[in-house]
Amino acid sequence: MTQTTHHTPDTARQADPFPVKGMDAVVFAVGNAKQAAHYYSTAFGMKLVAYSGPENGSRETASYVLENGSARFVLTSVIKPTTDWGHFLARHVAEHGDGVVDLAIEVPDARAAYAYALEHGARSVAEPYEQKDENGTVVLAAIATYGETRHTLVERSGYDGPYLPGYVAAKPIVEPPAQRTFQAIDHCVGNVELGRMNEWVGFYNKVMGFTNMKEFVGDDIATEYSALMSKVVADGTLKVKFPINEPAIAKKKSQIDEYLEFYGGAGVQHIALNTNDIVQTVRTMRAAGVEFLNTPDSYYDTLGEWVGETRVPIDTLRELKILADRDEDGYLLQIFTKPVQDRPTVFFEIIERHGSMGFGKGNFKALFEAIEREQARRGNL
Ligand code: TYF
Ligand code: FE
Repeated sequence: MTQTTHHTPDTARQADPFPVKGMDAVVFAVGNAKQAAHYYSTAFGMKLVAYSGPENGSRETASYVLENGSARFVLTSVIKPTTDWGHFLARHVAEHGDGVVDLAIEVPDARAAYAYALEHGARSVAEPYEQKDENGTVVLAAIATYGETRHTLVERSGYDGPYLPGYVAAKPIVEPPAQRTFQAIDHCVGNVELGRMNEWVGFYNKVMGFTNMKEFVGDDIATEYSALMSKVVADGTLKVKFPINEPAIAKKKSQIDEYLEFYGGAGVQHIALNTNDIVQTVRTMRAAGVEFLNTPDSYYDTLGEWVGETRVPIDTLRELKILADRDEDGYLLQIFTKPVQDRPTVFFEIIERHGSMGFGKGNFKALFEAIEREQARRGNL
């Protein structure tokens, strides 16, 4: 294992071989982007800000850009039988169902980032290219990661349009909730095949200079109850955090195996979203019909004893089925949606951090049992 990062000193940041500004967007390939845009507007409280489609010159695809604070989702559908990029997207949806094709990362210099990545073993998906319109110029490049997922490297250098060249500003589908539901992407998790977690952790270590965070799920916990192993890589500033899961051989079929079977290979498992008020967010999203995993009452009977004081009373956590965890740096509150499409694949996490930079290790048992109850209901356990 490489160096463990928690809080990186400024000197290390200056020497960062692969500087990043943060997540630029999570790009989903979906069967019906028009309806998906409606769901993320009405159920997740996001705001449509930009559009690209046949009305403004995109002949093969329609794309909807939704934002909530700095969190940006792009929903793309193919709109006619086609070739090349459209063909790739159409095949992606046919094989994987609705899913994430691109975890786009904003970088200060896309050409430099791409060159560094390729020198360190990345496979190219798109060589650096410029796109420009009246709002300015962007530089884009893309490299492959696990499964058919890619990382587009986005250099915005002052670009002033609603998203990228080729997109026009769009009006919200509905007015977003009075109080913002979330404001940033906290982390993006990948599921990879059995035995390949360390390979992909090594990929991020080498290709992006990301270091391993101290939180991981090893063999010990895996065989006891979790049926998965997990490690987290992050950039030096912790703005981009990528946990990587692989299935573990356990008594039951791993939740990761279920994902790999239904997704048709490795891919993005969940996107975690930061909120400052998880109680309001969960109330708003539940009222809009978003389904969250259930947590048994017994979890809350003992929670206070080990998690201590939190901003939210235990009774409210119990009412809304929010989980809590504490480590030496502070605590966090989190909750997980059920999968958001018919396939048991992609889901979301809502997280409110108070000092803790962990991922809810103390909740893994309760969480994985909740996931397994859902797996059993689907007949996949
Ligand atoms: O991102 C994480 O590590 C936590 C925990 O299948 C987690 O959200 C890990 C694996 C998983 C679901 C949640
Ligand atoms: Fe997570």
